[in-house]
Amino acid sequence: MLIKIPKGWETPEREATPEGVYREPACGGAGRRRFLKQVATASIVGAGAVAGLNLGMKALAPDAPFDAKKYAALKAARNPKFAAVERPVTAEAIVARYNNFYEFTTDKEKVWTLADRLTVRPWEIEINGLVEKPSKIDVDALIRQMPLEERVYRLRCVEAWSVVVPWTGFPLAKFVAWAKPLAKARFVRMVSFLRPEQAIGQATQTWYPWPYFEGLTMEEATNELTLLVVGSYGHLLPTQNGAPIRLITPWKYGFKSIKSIVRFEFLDKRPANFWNVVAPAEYDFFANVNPKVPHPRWSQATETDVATGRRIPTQPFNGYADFVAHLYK
Ligand SMILES: Nc1nc2c(c(=O)[nH]1)N[C@H]1C(S)=C(S)[C@@H](COP(=O)(O)O)O[C@H]1N2
Ligand SMILES: [Mo]
Repeated sequence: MLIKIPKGWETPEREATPEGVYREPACGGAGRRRFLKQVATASIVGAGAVAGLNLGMKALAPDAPFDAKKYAALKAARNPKFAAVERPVTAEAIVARYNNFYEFTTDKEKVWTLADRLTVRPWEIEINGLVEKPSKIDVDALIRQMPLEERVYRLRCVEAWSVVVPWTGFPLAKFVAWAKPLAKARFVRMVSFLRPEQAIGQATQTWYPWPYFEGLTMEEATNELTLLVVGSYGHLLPTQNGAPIRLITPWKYGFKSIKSIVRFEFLDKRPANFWNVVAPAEYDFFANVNPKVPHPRWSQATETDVATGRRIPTQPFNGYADFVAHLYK
């Protein structure tokens, strides 16, 4: 009864496909295979589930215990203003082993097995464009100057799956103030690393416009929700989650939350962003979570909680409308 769902790389003619194109959102690819393997024990299973209806997905179980001790502790007080109280925090064994990080692989459950090849320290960050003075700073020197806090945020991927994560970091607004952009700067562009020798997906998936890049308006960048993240679950970030420094914009689809940033550029014109360049009809610049606007190939009304496999309603702005809705009036 197993239906073979081909992975992107098994079918050469499908090579140039963007996030989720040939694999179903939420339960696609390897995740669905794991689900199918567990079919015998799952109660929700019927022909509909196998045919791909959104009947649920059995919770992912890690293959081996996740070893958080590998990462140096990074303690910061939790900010009580940011707690996703309606859902429990997702187990780190899931958040660290179900990832989108195309620089390594499109197989969400394999990213973690490849990501450690990336050297994340020392790590230099470049600041340029419309700033008083272009500069470079080591990530740890930057962290020492910034006020760290912990925030629990929902992360909602455009593929309609989500997790809840305690991130440690500092507001991007603090970084912007430190970087001193000129008054005419209206956007910030962020760029990831380019190291095909360490990131196998960059070496093999040459049709993507590496390195990964993203952008925000200055109003979005300095909104209080916008976080530069350097840790999770009380320790330094695992590489697969975007070490040593990544963005988190929790009201936007996950692809805006660029990982492993090496450069910030301040601009007066709106920059392009990776997924909009790859598939302009499917991914826009703003990418605000909106249950009413379906993706061209699937509904965005609900999402799969990766921890439980349950389908839950998607909230406008991923539940953060009070913080950001005014930006889009
Ligand atoms: N550099 C880079 N950043 C990235 C991605 C990527 O492929 N490369 N994927 C994005 C997508 S689509 C999502 S959903 C989130 C996933 O973050 P997580 O793996 O920590 O849950 O990272 C985003 N940031
Ligand atoms: Mo995503």
